[in-house]
Amino acid sequence: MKMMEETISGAIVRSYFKKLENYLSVDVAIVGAGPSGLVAAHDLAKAGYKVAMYESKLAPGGGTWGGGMLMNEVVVQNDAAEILHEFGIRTVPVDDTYHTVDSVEMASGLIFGARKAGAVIFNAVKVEDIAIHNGVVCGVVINWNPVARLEMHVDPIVVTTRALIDGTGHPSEIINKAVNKAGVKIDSPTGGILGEKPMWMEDGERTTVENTKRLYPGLYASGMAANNVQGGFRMGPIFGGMFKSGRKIAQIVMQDLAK
Ligand code: 48F
Repeated sequence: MKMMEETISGAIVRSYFKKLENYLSVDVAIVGAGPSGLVAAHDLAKAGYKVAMYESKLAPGGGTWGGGMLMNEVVVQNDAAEILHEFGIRTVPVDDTYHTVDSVEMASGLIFGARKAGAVIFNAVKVEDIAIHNGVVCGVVINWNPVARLEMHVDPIVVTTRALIDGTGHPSEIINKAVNKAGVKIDSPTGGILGEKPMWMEDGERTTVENTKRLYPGLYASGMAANNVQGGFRMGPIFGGMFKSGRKIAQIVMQDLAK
């Protein structure tokens, strides 16, 4: 007779590897499950695209959990509040323009929303490199994050993708690989990464959305990664620009994939 332990372990192993195998080739790979990536994942999956998200940490959500200085409330503008309401996340008006949001409700609501829309999230998985064939970005190179953190000499595996979104936040890790490792020129004033400027909330919120675009064939950036690439200002615990950036990059990717 099968022991219960065997049944439980078998269910986990079969179920996980089925998921991994099904997602070895995707329409869109999103690196980083922060707010911009989660909104993009939600919109793309809802539109019927096969979306895989890779998050190096155990908990997806990126910079959403901690509010401002660990006070777990964030602020969003009216149009961003509407996006949160689509996810069932509640907001509390501050005045005619701004709302506060419980950052734990926001983080968990965005994650659940992306997942329910059909995006698959691989957590504790780090994207350590990209694949570029004949001038088109076409894959993510993945490994367990604990392997990377322990600096174990273990080769990764590759997932092929039609579009790759860098949602890694401030360091724009994936665009860094494209520019500094692959040596490609991206769509920025210098062809490279300008680097984030200091705090200016109003300008940073606006430019995060403006800076959200396709940077190279098959390669896109959202959120702070997009802003870092184009030299935008940082904005702190206000999140409207992140959601609108995620929504904008999803639209751009959909237009490109439909071509
Ligand atoms: O930084 P992050 O939250 O991304 P975002 O969507 O949002 C920025 C805001 O949170 C905040 C802000 C708003 O005012 O300025 O900072 O731009 O989330 C990025 C996620 O990417 C993961 C990282 O752990 C984080 O959860 N990440 C970074 N590099 C990798 C990665 C990698 N190589 N592979 C997988 N995940």
